[in-house]
Amino acid sequence: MTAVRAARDLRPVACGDRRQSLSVICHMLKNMKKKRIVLLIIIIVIIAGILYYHLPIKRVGIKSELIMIGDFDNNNKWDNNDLQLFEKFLKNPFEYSNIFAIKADINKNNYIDDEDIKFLIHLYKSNDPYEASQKYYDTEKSIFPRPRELFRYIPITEYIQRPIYIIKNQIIHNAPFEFIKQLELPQEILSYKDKILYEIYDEVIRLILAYNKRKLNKIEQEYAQNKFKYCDNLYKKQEYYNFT
Ligand SMILES: [Ca+2]
Ligand SMILES: [Ca+2]
Repeated sequence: MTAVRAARDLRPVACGDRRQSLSVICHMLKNMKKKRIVLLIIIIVIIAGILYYHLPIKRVGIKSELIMIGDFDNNNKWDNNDLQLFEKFLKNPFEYSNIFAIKADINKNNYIDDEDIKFLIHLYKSNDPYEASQKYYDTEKSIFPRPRELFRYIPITEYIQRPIYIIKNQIIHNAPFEFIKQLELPQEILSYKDKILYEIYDEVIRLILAYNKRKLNKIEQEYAQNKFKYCDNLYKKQEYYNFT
């Protein structure tokens, strides 16, 4: 009984101490001057800034650009002007930028191919992706890219692979070397070798267009002829890697 009574006697004393401590802290806080608080905040901000910018962390800014497939004149519409630009692009694709070529790859297979031509011409007839999709299904009994697929985010801080041009071009008949006339391209790109052959084709079309554009002098002609013979030999030996 004596112990219980003693505990009862002590309880108010402990509460009293706690209340006293709190009042002391409150008193101290009240006494802090505004200038000191502001100074403390400034110091914290400076330390945080130093830590943020000097810690060994690699920060990469990811930036991308939204592009509208098939909208070559960037007026946010699909119209006849886009069709005219696309036709010019098909005649000499290498005079146009990588972004332009990506906008032409509507089926997103990383090639400029016959299906891109078919889809884009169909799109320009409707100028409306919903209508184009429905009409394509009605007439072709096949699927057309969905409207949301006609918009793509392209990273602007890194290199983007240009789609490979694989459309049959009659210009190869006037090529200054022989192997391209014998180059047998597969119907579909299924294997790694198929892809390499089409990459060679793309490069050869680029070379012929550039070659026809420029008149070479005698020394340049001789040099070019030697290179063309070298290419013919590479093709005969099937050393496709050495073309690239
Ligand atoms: Ca347009
Ligand atoms: Ca394509």
